[in-house]
Amino acid sequence: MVADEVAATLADGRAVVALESTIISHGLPSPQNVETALECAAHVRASGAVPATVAVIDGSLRVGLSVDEIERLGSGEAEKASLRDLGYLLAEGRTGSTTVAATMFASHRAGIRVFATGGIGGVHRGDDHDISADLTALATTPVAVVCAGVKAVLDLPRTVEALETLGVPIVGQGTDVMPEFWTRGGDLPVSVRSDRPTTTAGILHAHWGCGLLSGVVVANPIPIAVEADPQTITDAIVGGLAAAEAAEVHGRDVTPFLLAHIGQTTRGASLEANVALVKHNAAVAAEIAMALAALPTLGVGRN
Ligand code: PSU
Ligand code: MN
Repeated sequence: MVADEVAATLADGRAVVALESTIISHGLPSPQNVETALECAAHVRASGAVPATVAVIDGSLRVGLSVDEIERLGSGEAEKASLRDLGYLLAEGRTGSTTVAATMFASHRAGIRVFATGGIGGVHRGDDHDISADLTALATTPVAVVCAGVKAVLDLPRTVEALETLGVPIVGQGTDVMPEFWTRGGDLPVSVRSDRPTTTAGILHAHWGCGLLSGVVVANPIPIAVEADPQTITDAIVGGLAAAEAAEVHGRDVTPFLLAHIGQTTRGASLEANVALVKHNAAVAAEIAMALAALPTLGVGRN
């Protein structure tokens, strides 16, 4: 179900930016989770676009949430909802917060082309069979995901290779290298650099305009002023991975466990960086969505 304001904006051909909700329920601690979600929505509006937070609320897949609903997701009742979980949550009337994969799916169904989040999932370190459904969705769903790269707890080189195999471009927004979430990145090249939101919108328009049905990663590095110290982050990731193994954490619980562990061991520095990068992504996504809305309407790619 698409919120009235979102539906009207899309019908008018104006810009909408989707926002994911796992970051609210599982990615950030309270109260920063709800504060950040509301500030992201405000940043999108400040750029002239309309925000649409996606989640499953009481068994309904919703695009565009009220403040009360965002607060519910932040209070801990929502389950993490990726593609495989949607049918069960809808059938059982449950409440779930959508991952990148599930948010892309709902965005596409609603006709939204641009979506902002913190970081995407990918191939986990060590266990290269633990591959996020975010990659499946990126391969099959024509939506652009504006993010600060791949969560740095993952295996970055393998994830970048997997995206290449799946035919998903990584557009570096003002960067030549893959951002590494809490830091601006090292030596993994992106597919192409774009220095302006209008350039990115042109690439998206041509990508879908020629008939491709895949998604696009818009890799937008964390602002320099809030970048975390690379060594502190590297140490925290190594410690977090060891702690996850010792605690026998597996599957969908790995990411929330690592993010919480890294937040604790860096005494909040990673949290501050995480909040800042998410808001920056929302603002840049809105500029890209505005530029895309100014281009001729795309008829292809809706399925
Ligand atoms: N990155 C973050 N915080 C998060 C996530 C990613 O900084 O909460 C979430 C996103 O919703 C992403 C999901 O889609 O983790 C990937 O989880 P998994 O690896 O289990 O597919
Ligand atoms: Mn996984």
